[in-house]
Amino acid sequence: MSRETPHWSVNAKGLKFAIVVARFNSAITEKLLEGAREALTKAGADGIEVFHVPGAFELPLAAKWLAHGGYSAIIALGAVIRGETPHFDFVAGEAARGLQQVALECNMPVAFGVLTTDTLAQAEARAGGEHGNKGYDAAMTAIEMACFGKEPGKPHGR
Ligand code: INI
Repeated sequence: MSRETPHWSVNAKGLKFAIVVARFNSAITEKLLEGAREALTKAGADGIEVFHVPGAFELPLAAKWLAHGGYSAIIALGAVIRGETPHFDFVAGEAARGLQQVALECNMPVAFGVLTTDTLAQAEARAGGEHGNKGYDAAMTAIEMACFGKEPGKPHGR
């Protein structure tokens, strides 16, 4: 299902983005990063800064620190692939919960570009494969939310 509408033209001029990327499963996350950069560059973003952290579990704290850096939005990228232990559920769950908490507490768009898949093949399919690139999609979401927050009457003036 597509979220595209004919009413929204993508324009990131004057906007600055921080991308925070987990190194865990880096073969996947670096492809998500490529996709995110492509979307931001095509949309004419004025600033793109990239930061790396060890794993998806570390994304929320890094996003919280970056939330005070004057960015228009933050894009969090990671890949949590289910193994044979419950570790997956903790890492994926805390990454999602923590990133949403940062968005709400810091009044900052934080796009959730964290893949949570059962297999490596499913992750590959969503990192530039047959199901697109979720890093690209997350960057598009970040642009849309940054623009939304700048509309009159919204509190997000960056
Ligand atoms: N981190 C990931 O980003 N993806 C994973 O699939 C993953 N698994 O499966 O363990 C993972 N673990 C590391 C975690 O994010 C933390 O870096 C680690 O627990 C230290 O806090």
